Amino acid sequence: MKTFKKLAGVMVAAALFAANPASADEVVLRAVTAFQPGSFISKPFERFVEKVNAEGKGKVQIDLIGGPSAIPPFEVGNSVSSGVIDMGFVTTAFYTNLLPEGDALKLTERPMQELRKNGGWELINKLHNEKMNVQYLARTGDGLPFHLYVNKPVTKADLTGLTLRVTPVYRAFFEALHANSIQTPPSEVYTSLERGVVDGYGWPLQGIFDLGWQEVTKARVDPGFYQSDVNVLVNLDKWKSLTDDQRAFLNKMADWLESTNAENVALNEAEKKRQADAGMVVYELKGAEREKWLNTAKEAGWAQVKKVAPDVADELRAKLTK
Ligand code: 173
Repeated sequence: MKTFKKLAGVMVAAALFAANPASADEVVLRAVTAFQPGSFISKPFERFVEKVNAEGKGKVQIDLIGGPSAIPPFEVGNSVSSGVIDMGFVTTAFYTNLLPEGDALKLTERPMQELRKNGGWELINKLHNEKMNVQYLARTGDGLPFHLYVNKPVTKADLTGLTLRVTPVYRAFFEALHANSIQTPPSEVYTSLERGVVDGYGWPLQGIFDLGWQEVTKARVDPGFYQSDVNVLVNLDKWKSLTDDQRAFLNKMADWLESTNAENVALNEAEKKRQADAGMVVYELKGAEREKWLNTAKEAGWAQVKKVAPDVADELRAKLTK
């Protein structure tokens, strides 16, 4: 039986080889993730890479070169754009230098499955194609809100007197509520908190344990706001050089990746419990303060998009929101 299996295996392999003399056509895409490998934010992409490599033999393989130590997070967009790497997993907040309009992605109110039907994805992809020479393959982070984490009490929708670590995701919002802001990559959050350089920071609901931030974080402010966007980008010249079959395969894998966004509902709940178990406090804004918090987030966000991209801001808002 064992021998038979082995033999059958060899025959199948031979048949595959014969049927697919084009295995020389297998393309290997060199990829980098802008987030710590193994971390909550990076994990969906790592699962995607595994699945592509398992199902794409002879067609498409992804060589995940590394994370922030391979390429600084704010350089990943540039690197895909110029073709230094073929694929990047990165949030729009890290490439606003190339695509200021990307600021709109965190403001989506419809899931990607819907944006792929209503022209939203097409518009996003067109902007990525034209302005940064990349194909917008897929988005993770849908259903994962951002939060403010603080070491001082926040009881109102007012951040006067607080200095907060930001990226372009949070800056307009926190500043509209009178905070001071300092931009840093994720790698500098821990020491900024430890040294008291900042009183808090913005980050999604998931992932603060990955870099040990619970050790230097007292509280989370609720409610969360926006939707995370962490995107799979492919250099456009590389994308165009693929065969129809390879592109169709990657698009199918992209649909699968976006279907995993549904897992965020359960992951969010688990993360809240984990934070509570670690002794973190929740400052929950209610009633009018809650309304002001959410409304300021939304309007400051769209005002920023309008400022940097006056020509497409309205079209983006119409397609991406309800
Ligand atoms: O670094 C950040 O806080 C940030 O902008 C971000 C965006 C998406 C997911 C995780 C972090």
